[in-house]
Amino acid sequence: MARPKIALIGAGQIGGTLAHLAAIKELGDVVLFDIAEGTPQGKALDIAESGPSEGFDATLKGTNSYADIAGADVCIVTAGVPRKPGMSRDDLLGINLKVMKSVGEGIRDHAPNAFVICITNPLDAMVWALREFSGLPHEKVCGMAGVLDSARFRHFLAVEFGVSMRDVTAFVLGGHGDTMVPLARYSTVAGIPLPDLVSMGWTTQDKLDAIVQRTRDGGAEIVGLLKTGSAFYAPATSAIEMAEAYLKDQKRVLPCAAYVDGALGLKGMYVGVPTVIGAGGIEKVIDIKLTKDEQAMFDHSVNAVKGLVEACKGIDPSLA
Ligand code: A3D
Repeated sequence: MARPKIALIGAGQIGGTLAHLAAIKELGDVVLFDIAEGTPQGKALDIAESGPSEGFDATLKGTNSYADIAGADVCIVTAGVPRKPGMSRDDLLGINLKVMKSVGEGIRDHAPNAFVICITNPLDAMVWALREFSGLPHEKVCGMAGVLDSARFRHFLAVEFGVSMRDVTAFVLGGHGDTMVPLARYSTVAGIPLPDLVSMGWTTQDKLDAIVQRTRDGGAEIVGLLKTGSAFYAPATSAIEMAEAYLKDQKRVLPCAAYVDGALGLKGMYVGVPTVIGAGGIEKVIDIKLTKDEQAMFDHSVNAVKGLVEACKGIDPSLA
């Protein structure tokens, strides 16, 4: 059987890391697309030349033509601009919306059967716009944010508790922004919920609150350190986890920006929710019950996402 085809739209920091990871994990043959001439070609050749040492046979091709993504099984979209220090994700809206239009049309025309994972910020609004421009089925278009946000939460918790990151699970809901909702009640160490760990004296409520806030600010912390762009290693790893769940029909339970119509009291919008990802794409949105306080935080986050979607409609009347 032919190897799956993975198209990476955007060959910048995340795109290049995605290509490297996809090749090392032998998820499929990789096509790197970018509007910058030479960048996707150079990165593809550089990574291909690591094949003999790494021991992979996947092929890599760099291109500036959408025709080369034809028939892709998975498209991961990072095209656009990242944040600089002092910018919020929402400041990227106008410029990245235009990028989503050309990318959505490119996917519509050349890879309409792909499972599409958007990473471009502001994430929840951009994945909505990308779906609108591409016209693909809602279950085949999603956004990567929850896997990254919960990985950051898990990392900070594992360090705080001095336990393996593998044994820490975390639950993050809502939009990918300052309003994201890390849920302590559903986050555990080997099944023991965080509030119980506070009672057991493993940590204090104050320390836990600080970790939740650090998780919310996780992207900005890295932007502040790098100064020239935003995080790319962990974002790429997170999207690869989602692509692998689709390609291998793993039925992984992963948080991502999915189209929610009915669950959690929402009507037809993209926002971060727990999902099941398998060969059907987003096969299920898990309809969890929230406490009053959690619901209030989630509603606040949902309203922030709705505001960004309305702003998109104001910028591009074809979306209204
Ligand atoms: P960067 O290294 O600048 O790469 C973006 C690439 O997109 C560049 O190579 C551009 O040439 C290319 N590009 C621009 N316009 C187009 C176009 N119309 N068609 C095709 N390619 C184009 O950025 P990055 O890789 O660091 O980040 C990419 C995006 O991911 C940004 O919007 C970030 O804000 C976002 N991001 C999201 C997360 C999430 O968790 C959701 C995390 C980190 C970064």
